[in-house]
Amino acid sequence: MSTLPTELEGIMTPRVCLDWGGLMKGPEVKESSRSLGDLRGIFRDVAQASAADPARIVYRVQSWNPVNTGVPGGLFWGVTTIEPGKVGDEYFMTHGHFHADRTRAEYYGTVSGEGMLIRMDDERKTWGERMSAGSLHYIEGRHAHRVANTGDTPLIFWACWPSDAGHDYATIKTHGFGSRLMDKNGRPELIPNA
Ligand code: PAN
Ligand code: ZN
Repeated sequence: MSTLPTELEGIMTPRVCLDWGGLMKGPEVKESSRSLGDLRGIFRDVAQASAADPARIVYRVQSWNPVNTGVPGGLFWGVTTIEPGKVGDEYFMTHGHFHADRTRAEYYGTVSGEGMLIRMDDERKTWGERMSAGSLHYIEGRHAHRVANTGDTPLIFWACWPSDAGHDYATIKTHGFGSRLMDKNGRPELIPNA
């Protein structure tokens, strides 16, 4: 993990660059992906999820962590690309999480594509915010967040969150969100999660 170059003086070239297509470039950029196999448990239609190709990529994440995870006061930058697709009538989506520290907020900003930011409070009240190029979303620290791609093209969004936020995936894995975003006659609708 690199630290900030405090002993340098003068003019430096950027360490990481964003291209306006959305993605990041630079040796410090980390990449990860989630396939249908990784995400099988989160979709409602278990039979369809099991029948699908487990290697099919649902989303990719690039991240730049200029400080170590857990350091107070730092910020991370992420770029998520969700492929278009569905499992049954449910749109491809991110796993979703609470921040381990429920006081740590986050920004999401949409670069391209169409989607829905699904948010849930601590009483399981769940709602959606439409995402399209330029939409900016402030996610309060106590809200779980997940994104679904409701369009026919990849959905790309930027995220910025505190380096000491941490991620609580277990609560979502066990209890899910209060509602699911389903395709109902070609339109996205939030359906209460049984
Ligand atoms: C984002 C997410 C990213 C992938 O950077 O981590 O979109 O979603 P999951 O983490 O739920 O798999 C973010 O919210 N960071 O805090
Ligand atoms: Zn987050």
